[in-house]
Amino acid sequence: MIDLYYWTTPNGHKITLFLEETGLPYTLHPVQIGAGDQFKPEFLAISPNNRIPAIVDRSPADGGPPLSVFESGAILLYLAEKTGRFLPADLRGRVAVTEWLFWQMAGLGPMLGQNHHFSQYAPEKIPYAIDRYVKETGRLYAVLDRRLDGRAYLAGDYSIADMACYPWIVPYQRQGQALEDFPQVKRWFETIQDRPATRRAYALAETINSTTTITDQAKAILFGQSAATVREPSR
Ligand SMILES: N[C@@H](CCC(=O)N[C@@H](CS)C(=O)NCC(=O)O)C(=O)O
Repeated sequence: MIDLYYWTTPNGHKITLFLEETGLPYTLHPVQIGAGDQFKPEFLAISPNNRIPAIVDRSPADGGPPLSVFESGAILLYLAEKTGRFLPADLRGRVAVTEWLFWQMAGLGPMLGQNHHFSQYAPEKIPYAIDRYVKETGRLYAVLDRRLDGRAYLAGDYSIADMACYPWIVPYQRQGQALEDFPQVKRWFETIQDRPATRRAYALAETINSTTTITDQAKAILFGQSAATVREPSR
C-alpha cells in the first residue's frame, strides 16, 4: 500500500497518473498547500523541502520498514522500479526515458512554474519576466514538438517521462501557448488525455479541489517563503 501526499497541481498529477495506470493500491492524503499543510511536522519528516508530492511505501521490496520518497521524479522512478512498468529494462531505452524525465524535472517544470508565477500570480505585471518565461515556455514546447516528430511518445512506449511532462502541458492556455503551433505536442497531448487512467486521475483531482484560483492568504503562504520559513516552519 502506498500513502500519497498530494495536492491538485501538475507535480501531484504525475503520481496519480502512474498509480491509476498501474492499479497499485494507494491512499490519498490531501496536503492543502495554500493553507500551509506542507509545514506540518509529520509532512516535513517525509518531505523536507515542504513540497508535494511525497509517498510512503508501506511494503517496500526489501521487506524493511515503511520507506518515504519525495521529489516527483524520484517517486516516478521508484514506482517504475517497484512495479517494472513504464521504464524500459534495456540500457538504451532506460537512458532515453531518464533523459526526458530529468529534462522535465530540471527544465519544463521549473520554467513553466515561473511562467505561471509571473503571468498569473505576481502582484505586479512585470513585462520582462512575463516575456522571458512565455518565450522560454515556447522554446521548450518546440523541443518537445521536435522530439515527438515521428514518435508516439517521448521515449519508446508510454513511460514515466510522458507522465512527468503531460500535467505541465494541461494549462497551456495559461502559459500563453496554442497547441496548434505545436502539432506533434497536440497529437501526443490528446492521446494521453484520452487514456482511461488519465481521465480517472483528473476526475479524482476534481473531487479534491476544482479551482485554480489562489486566495491572497494562500499567495502569502506560497510566495512569501524564505530561509526563516525553513528554520521556523510553525511561525
Ligand atoms: N521538484 C519538486 C517540486 C514540487 C513542487 O513545487 N510542489 C509544489 C506544488 S506543484 C508545492 O508543494 N508547493 C508548496 C509550497 O510552495 O510551499 C517535485 O517535482 O516534486
